[in-house]
Amino acid sequence: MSTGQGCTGAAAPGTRLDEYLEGRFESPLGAVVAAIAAATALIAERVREAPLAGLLGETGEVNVQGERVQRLDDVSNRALQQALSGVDACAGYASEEFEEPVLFERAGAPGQRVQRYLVAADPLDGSTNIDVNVSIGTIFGVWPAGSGDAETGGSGFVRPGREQVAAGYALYGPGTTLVLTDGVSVDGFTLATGGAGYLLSRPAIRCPARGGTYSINEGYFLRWPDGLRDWVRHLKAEDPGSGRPYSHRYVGSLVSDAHRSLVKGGIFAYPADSARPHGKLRLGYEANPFALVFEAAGGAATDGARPILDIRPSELHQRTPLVIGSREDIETYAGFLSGKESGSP
Ligand code: P6P
Repeated sequence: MSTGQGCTGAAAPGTRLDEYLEGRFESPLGAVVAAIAAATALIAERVREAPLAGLLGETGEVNVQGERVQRLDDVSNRALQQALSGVDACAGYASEEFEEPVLFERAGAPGQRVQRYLVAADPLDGSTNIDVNVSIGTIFGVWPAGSGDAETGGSGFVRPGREQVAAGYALYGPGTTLVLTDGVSVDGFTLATGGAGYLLSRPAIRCPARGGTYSINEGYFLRWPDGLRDWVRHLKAEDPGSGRPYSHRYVGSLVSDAHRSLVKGGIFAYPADSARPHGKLRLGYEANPFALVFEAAGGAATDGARPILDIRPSELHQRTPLVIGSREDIETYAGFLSGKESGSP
């Protein structure tokens, strides 16, 4: 996997994002990441002011997923598209909100080889939570664009997640957090007030080997296979020696539940079930970016059986079961799902 340039030394807390990017990514890729970060800062502002700016509610449209589009989904999607269209190094943008990717016209001298990049994003994940003031987020992955049209057209986006050269997410919560990875390490930033932009606040994030929380929508318990039900019963059993019972945490916003699992350890699962045989979350711009983040932080990301980053997609908006978190917790999960484990008394 070709990743960013890697860094010559860990940046100090308080480092400005633009300074950090110079040391982490070669300039064209750094310019793409900077544009994404700038768009998330604008989205954070729109999210904060939404109730007062008439930005709550629906646009009346239905997106390619068959979901009713929230006004803030549209605002966030346009903010990313606008920011990326202004960066020569970005060749195209795929979004949960668009059926097909948007390809940007880029001049280039004949024979001139310019490395450009493709960005796939869920511009505002969890937006149904915004009108009850629950944290939501933006998720993105960055792929190197190939030379031919085929590489920048739809097929350029439909590739294994291990080919991403950068990925991350913004979390619009009590503060605005930006988490970035080049596939090698993971760093967290906080959006400062007063115009200073993003400052490094949590360098070199590592996901603990095992946590104490599990995050899954237990409302679907009756739709689950027996192995999954046994896994949850296992976590609820009284066994202080193994840190059980685990606490249950479920925000219903992927970015919130994933970020907690990354920083504190534990596991988030949105599995396949009898109503959703392929799961709900999208491989291209939800699972893949988080998978790059979690693997770089020493965690794991699977569909319950295999690494998310190794899945060879067949179409841009395909769904996948997603299990992310602490490596040991995911091993336990996989054991129950495969039937190798049936639960201790
Ligand atoms: P459910 C939000 O709608 C979302 O796409 C993710 O952010 C979240 O993890 C999931 O769906 C929640 O889905 O079925 O539990 O409401």
